[in-house]
Amino acid sequence: MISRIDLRGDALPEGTALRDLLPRAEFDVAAALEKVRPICEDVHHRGDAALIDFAERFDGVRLDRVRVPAAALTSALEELDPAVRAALEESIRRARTVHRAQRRSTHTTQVVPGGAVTEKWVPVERVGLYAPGGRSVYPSSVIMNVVPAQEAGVESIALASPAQAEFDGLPHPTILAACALLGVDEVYAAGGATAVAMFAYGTESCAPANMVTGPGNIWVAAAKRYFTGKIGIDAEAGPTEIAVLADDTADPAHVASDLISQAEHDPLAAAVLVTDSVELADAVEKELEPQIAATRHVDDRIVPALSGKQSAIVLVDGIDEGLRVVDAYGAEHLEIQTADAAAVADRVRNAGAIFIGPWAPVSLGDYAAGSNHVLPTGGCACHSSGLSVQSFLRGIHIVDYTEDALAEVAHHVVTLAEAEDLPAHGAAIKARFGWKVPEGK
Ligand code: HSO
Ligand code: ZN
Repeated sequence: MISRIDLRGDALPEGTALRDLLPRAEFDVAAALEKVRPICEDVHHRGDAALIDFAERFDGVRLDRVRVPAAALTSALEELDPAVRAALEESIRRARTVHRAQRRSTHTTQVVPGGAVTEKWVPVERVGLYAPGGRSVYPSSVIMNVVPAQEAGVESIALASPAQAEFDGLPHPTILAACALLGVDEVYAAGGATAVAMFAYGTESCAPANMVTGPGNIWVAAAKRYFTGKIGIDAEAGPTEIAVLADDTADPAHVASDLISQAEHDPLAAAVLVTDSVELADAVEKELEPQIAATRHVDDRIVPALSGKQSAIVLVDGIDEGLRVVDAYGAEHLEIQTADAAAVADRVRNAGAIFIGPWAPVSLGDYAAGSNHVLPTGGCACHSSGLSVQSFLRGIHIVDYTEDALAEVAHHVVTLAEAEDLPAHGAAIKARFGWKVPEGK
């Protein structure tokens, strides 16, 4: 079912050569970009009418408007299963606690007497959030996008999710209920690239946003790429990934269940076990079969995900080598199931989120740890972080100098301006001091 990559014996290669030995799904955003371009431009030119036509074509339902009426949000919440409501509320509570505590505060540095630079954190004004429909109706992802934006202080938050034919063209009711719980009342029935284009360009019913975040399929990723530079994005999310670094102290049943848990998302999802224990590898493989037999989404997602080239059991000589492998891989989610897991986790450089020991499975982080589950995929964990309050803030430097403080450094500014052949820069200083350069201290 799952292939093996044996990296024992020889020294591991360095850098990208090691990465090239590791499994990864193909996710060709560039190819998809060509297809989404005309769709985005149609939304640009025809606005709501294009959104309505695309909903008919892609979602099989003719809408009379794209904005979801407030009453639909209220009734979705009223009809929500009380147990689901309680779970969502707890998830919101924990996410809020964590994200609120992580907001950076304004900081002023007194560079010299009379000369200060302040970094002020200012929220993005308007954000469009995307929540997928179809196979991935995840109210938890609504929470993971909305909570950091709210905690950052974003004033205007709108959400889009595909129209569902079975719900009269409204987005899925649990998505609407999650919005109602979070106090998001501006919701649109728009899907995939069309939703991103709606937020990027604006339409008659939806004002343009400064930033679009949220998970989605390859079309959403391609649309985000199309608009990069025009609007801010979180990341081009690819299929989900779990890597588990484990030794012979790990429980094979837990490891197997965690690998399956993320394989359940998508036939392209990646599950990678990195271990120095052949016994553990064998035991995990043995566990997979009965556990898969006992769950759903087997043939359409789990089996193709685990047997695909993006998943593997990677055998290494020891935990040091295992750490090199997981760093080269840069997993979206990384579990450490080894002896002294916290110390091993502390040595990891690249991962979207790290889950320590036997009691912190990825599923906990997906729903209710308080951490964010919108995380970098496809190796982007090597340079990017997951969604956080910080994603929605800009740090603006505010420069405040007195005359004396400017005079003190003026000669250096003029010298550098001359050195760069930009005399007008220097003149902007001299103009303030009777066209002379004040002498520095
Ligand atoms: N594991 C997914 C998020 C998710 N899981 C939503 C369950 N629902 C990507 O981090
Ligand atoms: Zn998940």
